[in-house]
Amino acid sequence: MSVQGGVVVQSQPVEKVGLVEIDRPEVRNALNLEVREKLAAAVESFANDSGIHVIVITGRNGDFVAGADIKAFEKLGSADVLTQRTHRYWEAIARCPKPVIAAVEGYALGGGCELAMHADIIVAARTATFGQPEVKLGLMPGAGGTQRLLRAIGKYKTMMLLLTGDLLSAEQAEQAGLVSLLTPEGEALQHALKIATKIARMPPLAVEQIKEAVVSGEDAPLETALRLERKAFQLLFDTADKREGIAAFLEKRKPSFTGR
Ligand code: CO8
Repeated sequence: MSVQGGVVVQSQPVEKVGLVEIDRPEVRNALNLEVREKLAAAVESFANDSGIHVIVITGRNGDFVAGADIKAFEKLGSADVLTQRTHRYWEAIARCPKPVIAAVEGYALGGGCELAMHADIIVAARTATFGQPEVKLGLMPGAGGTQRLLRAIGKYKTMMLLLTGDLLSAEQAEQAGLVSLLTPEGEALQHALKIATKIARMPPLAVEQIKEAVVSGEDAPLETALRLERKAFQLLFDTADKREGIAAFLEKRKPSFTGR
């Protein structure tokens, strides 16, 4: 399967894993409106596909995404940006109930770094580069950069990066807590697919509940977040996959999960 051709390519390279690739080599995969629209549509279609358990997002041709398309910004005024309502495209990714993994090679800058931070796991080649250099354009992050980076790496590193526009090597990003796994150059996607395959074999209801508890709990008061976790934990006790998981452990065999 491969749909949405052109700037966004959607495929299923491994069982239960949906892959979304951004392909605009002439601008290092910069995000114009068309890419954002197609990216959101691709993620949404995988989110609604019961045969897909995990989604991987990557860029083709050696880069993740070098940011919003700066050329497309040239003639835009405030009212144009407002009426584009592009946050709906980002929300489609942010609200995806299935795990999303970003596989990053090359540049993940501005909207590209923000796109990576919409994922639940970030796998990056050692040669990748992250950053939010919008300040150098007289702008600022507009797709979650000020908030997601803050939550990922804390106030003081975030402030330094956002205010100077300086970039982070993948190793610095990993040390700061922005990267889940470092890989050799050219291997981010293969490692991301390996992780995706592993997660795709897990019972999907447990996986979705874990994601929801972590994502929703992050911004809730601790007491509320712990209650949320407890409710999700209790909910799982009535699933067929919980019965199968426990039975398989006790019978010393491999479990066979059905997603029910
Ligand atoms: N937009 C448009 N074109 C781009 C972009 C971009 N973000 N990045 C690179 N390109 C183009 C270059 O203009 C160049 O085109 P051409 O060959 O026609 O001159 C081509 O890609 C190759 O790039 P370079 O020659 O510059 O390659 P280098 O290896 O010298 O440098 C860099 C690579 C470091 C990535 C450099 O191109 C760069 O700094 N790019 C801009 C990075 C940036 O500022 N990103 C932030 C953009 S603003 C933003 O993302 C706001 C987000 C708001 C959220 C909502 C929107 C998504």
